[in-house]
Amino acid sequence: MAQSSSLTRPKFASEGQPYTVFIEGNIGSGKTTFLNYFRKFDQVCLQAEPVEKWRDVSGVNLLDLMYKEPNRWAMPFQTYVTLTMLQTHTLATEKSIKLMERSLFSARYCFVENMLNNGVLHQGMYNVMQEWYNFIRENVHIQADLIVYLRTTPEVVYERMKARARSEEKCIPFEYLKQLHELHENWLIHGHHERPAPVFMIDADLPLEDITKEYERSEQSILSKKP
Ligand code: DGT
Repeated sequence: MAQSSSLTRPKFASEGQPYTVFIEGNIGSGKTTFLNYFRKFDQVCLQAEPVEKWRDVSGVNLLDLMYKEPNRWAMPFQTYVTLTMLQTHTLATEKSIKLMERSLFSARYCFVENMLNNGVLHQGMYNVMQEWYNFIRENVHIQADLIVYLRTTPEVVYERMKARARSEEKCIPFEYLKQLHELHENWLIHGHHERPAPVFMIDADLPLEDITKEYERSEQSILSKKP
């Protein structure tokens, strides 16, 4: 009798992934503040975005180079974002819940799309990124159970970004935040791209004093693992 051979293999990192929540939203929407709110819960593994890694790749500030010379540095920056995001997606933890700041999905559907639209990524570079994303989707398990969308207006986040004055972001114009806003809306509200999990929306224009109530609303969904 002929041996039946199966070539299918389990995806990388299929084991050991807990209930996973992506925190998404424009630059300055309050993702870090949201993550910090969950610091008090023992069962939660918090994964802030690796911005510090992007600012110091063995002494090189890739984030800064990407903003200063986008035509040259957008592609290496995005490939490094892909690597660091993958490291977070696949990180094993004994905690029962993982909260991640952003995901491979926002890198792909918001930032990389924007770079193509603005002519910062050549079509050939964009195509290479797409092939990487497709390969990853086919071969790596990306756990996704809930997306918390910190929804803002570009006007509000522009003021916040100016107030926090991160040195690399000094050159970001209002128009850039508007474009990123539209891309987040297209993905998370209008469904122009795959949404890997249900979306929980929070009004993140609210000032810090008033936003705790919104956080509490999402706390229930997250801790009970019921979207
Ligand atoms: P928060 O806490 O909501 O204020 O979050 P931020 O603004 O600290 O974090 P985020 O992810 O919105 O942005 C950090 C910086 O990194 C910001 O200058 C935008 C940039 N960035 C994040 N992800 C990507 C990406 O995939 N591609 C590009 N080009 N830039 C990215």
